[in-house]
Amino acid sequence: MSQHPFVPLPPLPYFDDETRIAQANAFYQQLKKRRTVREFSDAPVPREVIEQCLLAAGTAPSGANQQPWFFAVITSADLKKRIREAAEAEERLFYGSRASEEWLQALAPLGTDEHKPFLEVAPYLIVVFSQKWHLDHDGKKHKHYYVPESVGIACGMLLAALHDAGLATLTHTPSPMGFLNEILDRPSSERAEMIIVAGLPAAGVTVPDISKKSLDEIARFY
Ligand code: IYR
Repeated sequence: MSQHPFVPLPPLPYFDDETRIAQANAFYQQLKKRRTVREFSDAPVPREVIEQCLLAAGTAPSGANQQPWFFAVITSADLKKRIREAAEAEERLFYGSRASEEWLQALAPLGTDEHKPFLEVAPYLIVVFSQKWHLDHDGKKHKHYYVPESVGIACGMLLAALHDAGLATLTHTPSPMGFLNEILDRPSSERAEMIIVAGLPAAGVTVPDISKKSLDEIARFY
């Protein structure tokens, strides 16, 4: 494969140091307002909002620029119902027997359980699939590199974009998620990594009073 032609880097915005610090802080202030929400309103959100957020997620860096992700966006009431039923079946097993006592204890403060009504209420379910390989025009299989890292970055960027658009989000991970390949007719080269639920929060929704680690706890300058 020949190398791509190289073009000049599109200019980054110029900021003096003070403005740069203010910009970084403004972004932090904005992102820290994101909270995982488990009760959604059924109020509609224009499809174009989601499309722009998906385009933002699709700018994520990825191994060899292979962009090993696929976003299945579900708005159909029938599909949401099927996904809810299948997810709740897995979750009943998870909460009833699969999860270790230690895992259940770690989750207890968040108050989650096997009931997932948000899967039917929220206007959008975005199932993020990772792609282990792709087939080229001749049907030859090409392995993808750094798939979990690439898809994780894209999910983070998608959550940030949805939040910036004023939407509430929830990352939901029923396990295992094989049922999503079946319901959404996705190939075996793909694996569902998470369901990102997006919409407006239900009126009066509450969230657990939790905090994030301090800078000292999460970072050290060497
Ligand atoms: N997938 C389950 C359990 C769950 C696990 C973790 I770790 C969480 O942070 C939250 C939930 C569920 O969605 O209830």
